[in-house]
Amino acid sequence: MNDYPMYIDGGFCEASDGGRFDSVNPATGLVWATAPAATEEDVDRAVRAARRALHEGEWATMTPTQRGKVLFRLADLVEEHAEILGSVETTDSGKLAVETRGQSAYVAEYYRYYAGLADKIQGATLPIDKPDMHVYTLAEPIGVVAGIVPWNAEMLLTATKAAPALAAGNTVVIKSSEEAPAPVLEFARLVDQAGFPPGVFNLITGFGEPCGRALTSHPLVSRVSFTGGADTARHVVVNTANNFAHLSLELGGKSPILIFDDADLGGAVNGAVAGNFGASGQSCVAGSRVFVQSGIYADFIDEVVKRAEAVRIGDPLDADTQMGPLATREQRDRAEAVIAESIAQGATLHTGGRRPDGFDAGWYFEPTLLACPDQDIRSTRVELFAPVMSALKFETEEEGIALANDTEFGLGSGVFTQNLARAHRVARAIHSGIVWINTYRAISPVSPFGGFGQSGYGREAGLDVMHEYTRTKAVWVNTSQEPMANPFVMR
Ligand code: TXE
Repeated sequence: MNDYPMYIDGGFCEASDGGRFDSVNPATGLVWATAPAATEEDVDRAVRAARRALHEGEWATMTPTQRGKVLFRLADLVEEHAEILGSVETTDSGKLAVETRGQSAYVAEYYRYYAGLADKIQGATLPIDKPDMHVYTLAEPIGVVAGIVPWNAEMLLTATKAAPALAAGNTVVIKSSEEAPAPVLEFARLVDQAGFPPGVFNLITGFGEPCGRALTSHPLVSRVSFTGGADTARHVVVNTANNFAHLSLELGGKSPILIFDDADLGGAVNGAVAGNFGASGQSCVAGSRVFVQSGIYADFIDEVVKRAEAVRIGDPLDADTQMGPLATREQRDRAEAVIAESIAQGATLHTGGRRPDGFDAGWYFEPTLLACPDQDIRSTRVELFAPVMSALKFETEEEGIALANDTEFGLGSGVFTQNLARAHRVARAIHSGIVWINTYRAISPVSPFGGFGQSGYGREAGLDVMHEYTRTKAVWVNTSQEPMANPFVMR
């Protein structure tokens, strides 16, 4: 049993009332770790520590270059410990170790990308339209940043929030998910070694109520970056009415993949498999509505069935496993219910839709393919966070685009075609924050990530996100020899 502490104000600690909660290994259904259940008092302590570190002490007086160096050190530590970070994430969330270990190593690149940006955040000198005035802007840290992280990619999502925030000179309080608290607490050991002054980088664990609510509504928090479900996001929007914190929301979706007759079938099937069965479908960018042009529809269905039935389901720590369990029992039960409802509405189940034989423990589920006559079928509308692909047939490019855009979400999308002009035409026409052409589920610190509509707003990663972690101050300097003139007339 691993009894992890939290990390507040540069020290490892318990919850103020000593409360703890269990974390279950989804591969076994058994408790394998415990974490502190942060109270409102703990949240307040963490936020006040972050606020102190922002204005007093070493972090406030460090040069941006020095701050960057601390982030570079953290990146090296993450890379060195990628194996253990990945293993902990796998044991806690059920995600494949081959993915979590590789992703942990890649997370180092997020810290490096933003470490390098720390001393490249600039204000401007303005060509002001008034004589004898020198006006410039400062890009200042925005304040204490709260990051709310879900269970499906904890190390990565902690980095996409904390790395730009810290590079801009802010201080951070990250709350990990109650479903998989361990990765962030394992990571706390590295944060402690990296050399951040106390209070700069706090890592807490707890439930939405009271911990998430107290953090996102805290009067000293200036920026909230939230990743999670839309229902929780609505609470967070209300919470930030208290502190007027700037907010970004990354809420997942029901992303379309459009496969045209002229696509390379093998590549397109790989894209659809990656988008639906990768990470057991528990990805915010899951491409769970797959639109296939009629000429290759039958071949596509046959190919996906073959691929789905060959998927090696098993222990996510095993290097040969291709699909592990779902993270929670609720996720699995929900998938089963929606599949049953969809079949009753007229969808055809081509494969999967059940728990695999021989997996009595853990929350395993077979890769599933549903052919859907239209988008009145429930599986085409709700985000399932399970390995469930809904396939639909279309005839023309216009029809495919219209079907893809018939959604309240807008996070990711995929286009598979050999026709270059069509690829770019469709990319422009699709309403989503990310479009992948002849590929799927690729990410980078260099490329902005985020959605439209019910998928949320604001961006993570990329250069532009630095604007979301700084505030602009305009400084006016009177350079004339004369004292200030008539005080009753605006200059
Ligand atoms: O997420 P929640 P859940 C989707 C997916 C999934 C559904 C629910 O469809 O089935 O959301 O997942 C914290 N104030 N995504 O229940 O509840 C909570 O403690 C502040 C998409 O796991 O949204 C956790 O740390 N915070 C998604 C975080 O919010 C609160 C990834 C996310 O939990 C809070 C995960 C409150 N009042 C799920 N209540 C994606 N975009 O990738 C809870 N939290």
